[in-house]
Amino acid sequence: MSYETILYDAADGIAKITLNRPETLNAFNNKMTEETIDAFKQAGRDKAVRCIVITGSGRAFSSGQDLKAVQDRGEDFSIGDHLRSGYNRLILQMVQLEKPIVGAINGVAAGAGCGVALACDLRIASHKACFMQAFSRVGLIPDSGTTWLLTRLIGYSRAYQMAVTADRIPADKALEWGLVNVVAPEEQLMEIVMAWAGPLSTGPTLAYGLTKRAMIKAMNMTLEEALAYEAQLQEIAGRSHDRMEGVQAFLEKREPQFKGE
Ligand code: LHQ
Repeated sequence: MSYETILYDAADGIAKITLNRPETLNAFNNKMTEETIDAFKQAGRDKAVRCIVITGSGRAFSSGQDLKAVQDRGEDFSIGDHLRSGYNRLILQMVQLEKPIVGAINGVAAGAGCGVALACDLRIASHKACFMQAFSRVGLIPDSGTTWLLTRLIGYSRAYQMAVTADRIPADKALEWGLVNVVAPEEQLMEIVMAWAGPLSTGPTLAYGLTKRAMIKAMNMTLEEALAYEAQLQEIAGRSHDRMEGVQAFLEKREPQFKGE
């Protein structure tokens, strides 16, 4: 699959999406938003893909909205429509995709770029990475799902602090705050990301996907509702090939051969 603003590569069960506008620190123009949505769709549909990695080329993950492209749109430009037709679809696409998404956060993740990083299921950050809710610097409120994702990840007080100060939160503090899972030396980032993605791509993909669905839904449920939903989804997982294989492998004292089904 060939794109103009991103790179897409799928091999050995892992699809890798690289945001590829390094001259703008991988800022999102409309083309890049559309292509990224398309790449996630493609990875979702491809049965051979069981884990997705997203990263940025050059020294940044993404600087968020391409501010030059916005400026060029003139005064009648509706930001609400721009969000509805672009970032909102991208963030939902990622959160609803029932395969694990690993963010290889190689540098700054700002504004909507921070939103895309937060919509990953796991984040592995280079020690040079940082997270920045840049929106207030251009007189905006946090968007791209960050009011929802960031408050749930690190709590209201720190999320509000990030929004109003627009400070860069460096990787070590991001780890302490629970914004990232691991911090890696810059030169080992992709090696460490692949060491995570490899086992995820041979794991019980159906169960991983249902886990994502259950946990995200549970964020807005009572305990009673979450218990009922767990039972409903466990019924599906319980009838899967990988559940039978997992139990069989345990009894036979061997490694399971999961198919993702
Ligand atoms: C850029 C950008 C950029 C274009 C760096 N665009 N070129 C939604 C709907 C509609 C409207 C608005 O927004 C949104 C959502 C959002 O995402 S709002 C937030 C938008 N993003 C920002 O406000 C971040 C802007 N960028 C920065 O503050 C800095 O560039 C950061 C802190 C990311 C990195 O700083 P430095 O490492 O010092 O790099 P730099 O500023 O020198 O940038 C390098 C180049 O990248 C430079 O171009 P040049 O030709 O001078 O080398 C920048 O103009 C370009 N660039 N961000 N978002």
